[in-house]
Amino acid sequence: MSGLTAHGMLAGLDEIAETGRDAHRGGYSRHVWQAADLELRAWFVERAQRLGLDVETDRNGNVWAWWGTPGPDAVVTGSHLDSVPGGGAYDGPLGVVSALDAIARLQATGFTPSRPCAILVFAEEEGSRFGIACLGSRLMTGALGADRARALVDPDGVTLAEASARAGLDPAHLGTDREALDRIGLFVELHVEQGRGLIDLGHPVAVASSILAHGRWRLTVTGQGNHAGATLMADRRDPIVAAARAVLAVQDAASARPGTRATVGRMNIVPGGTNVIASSVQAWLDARAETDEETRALLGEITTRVDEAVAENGCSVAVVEESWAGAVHFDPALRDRFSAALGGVPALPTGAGHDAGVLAASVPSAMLFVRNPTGISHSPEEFASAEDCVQGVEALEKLLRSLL
Ligand code: HGY
Ligand code: MN
Ligand code: MN
Repeated sequence: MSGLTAHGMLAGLDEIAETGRDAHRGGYSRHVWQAADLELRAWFVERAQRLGLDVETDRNGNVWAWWGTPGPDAVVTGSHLDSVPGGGAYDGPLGVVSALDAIARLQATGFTPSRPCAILVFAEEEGSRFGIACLGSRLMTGALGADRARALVDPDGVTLAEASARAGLDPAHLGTDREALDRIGLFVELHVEQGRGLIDLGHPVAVASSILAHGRWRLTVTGQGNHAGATLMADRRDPIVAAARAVLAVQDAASARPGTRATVGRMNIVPGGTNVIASSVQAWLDARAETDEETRALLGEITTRVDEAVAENGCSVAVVEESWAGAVHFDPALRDRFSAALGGVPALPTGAGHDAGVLAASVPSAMLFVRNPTGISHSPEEFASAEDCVQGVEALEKLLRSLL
């Protein structure tokens, strides 16, 4: 990471390089309104104020840093600072640091914007604490209802209402923020690419064309808890065995449908004793495809196969949808305009969800991707070279200059 400091402008990533490090998982675990996230929010506010930006936190916990008077038709850029458990250094923070550095570069040339401009840092983009991705942008746009949000519970049993109150918000004010949305003339998010598109194309920067439809479902497999030594194999209703077969069914269903993706990346086993046959298993399914219909069809096949697998082990399963986001196609005119402004950079689809995708339903929205030589994300191996990061900042600066 130290290479970034050499470029000065991206020193921001160095400054937060120790915040939220996860010694157990590797990488970073930075989850909304917990210590690391609060530290990053404070870091962002200080960095923004150093640029003379006016900072405010909106009713949903998203942080706005205004260059000029907040007002209609603002050009807004930004991303998120929270991470998945054991996530990489760039997913989210690169967009925030690049926004800060692009504005610093504009200011350094004496540029004064002709319209309002803001950096926006969204709350809980990863959904790692409360289970719903893009929580802050979904609350803002009304894609997630405030009552449902308030009742969300984190793994420690803390409700979002309690957590937001502890962070200084009024939970009663969570919800659609028409005033905030009406201030946005256009939103553009810079993000590290999560995939190999730019590697294969040999370009450092791309614009986004689309985002897969994606949903999250909680599977609860229930069996019979019992003694590992006293229970004959034929007498067991073991939910871990049933869940294991369900995971294989997920793998088979998606592998048989080109372009779809389905993952079980998180499981909870109750009670979790070495000499105990479990009584229940929770497993979270993340399923995605190019269209809403394909994703729903994939889910249908998965649930059919899972029902069979679980029944064969004498267990039962309940499937509950926790999060859903339809496919996003970014405004083609804006996409092509940005691509042309940057010298004809490619337009790439992405399998990763983003706040820009949520906002696209309400305001003109676009994304820039910066090459990730590993192609890996949601892992400590996620990476972007200093040179490509600088290309990203220069591209964002160019777009902001033309828009402002
Ligand atoms: O899960 C996603 O696609 C995003 O990183 N939240
Ligand atoms: Mn992510
Ligand atoms: Mn992200």
